[in-house]
Amino acid sequence: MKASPIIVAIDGPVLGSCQGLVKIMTDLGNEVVGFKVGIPFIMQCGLEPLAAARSRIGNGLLIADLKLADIGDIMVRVVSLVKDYVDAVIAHSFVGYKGALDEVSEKLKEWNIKLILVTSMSHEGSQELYDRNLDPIIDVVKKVNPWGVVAPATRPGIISLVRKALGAGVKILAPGVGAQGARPGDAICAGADYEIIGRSITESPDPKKAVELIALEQEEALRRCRR
Ligand code: BMP
Repeated sequence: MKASPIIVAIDGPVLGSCQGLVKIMTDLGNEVVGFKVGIPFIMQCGLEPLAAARSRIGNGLLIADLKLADIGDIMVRVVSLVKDYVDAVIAHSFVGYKGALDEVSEKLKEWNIKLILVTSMSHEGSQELYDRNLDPIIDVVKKVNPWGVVAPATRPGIISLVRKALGAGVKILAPGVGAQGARPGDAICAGADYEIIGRSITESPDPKKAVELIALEQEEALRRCRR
């Protein structure tokens, strides 16, 4: 069975425990493309549950959403703490190339870890800075040449612009589906590869069922937009 183009955001303990989140990842390992573990999960649960998740999700993509935004040297130190457990990390792009993303990108290549850069965010305030500066942000992204970028499912127009500017070679990951209002599939119709979805799945009484329903909605949306 082909995994649905969903990356599940694992942000903080539900079901009362870190083990509950590891169980969600274990149960959904074959259903979705991967998981994005956030700072709340890493800080509250530590590295052991992360290692457990790594060993239980098979080939699923495991992303550490560290939202790095620092000088290169420090970003490298932060990633070094999780590098043995994850396939990819997320950094902000507004910190720029020289002395920041150039250094972290170089080190990640050495460690065989994918870099994902934020081009814009799903909340309203992202329009105040990120969206107003999309052109220079895209210039930075082009210099870094990351594996993937984040663009908002809540504003599919931005996804289309990012896809047009960066071409087909980069993965676009789109958060904002469900709890933040975007509908499943719309971001993919606009050019995203994967939809990042957290609470609609992790806070559902039946996360597997929630994934199934979201996957159906994605397929329906794709049929509509590709018609
Ligand atoms: P939810 O589906 O529960 O709203 O979760 C969205 C996830 O995507 C969270 O982990 C959040 O940190 C992340 N995210 C986001 O919501 N907007 C962005 O622009 C970038 C993100 O990484």
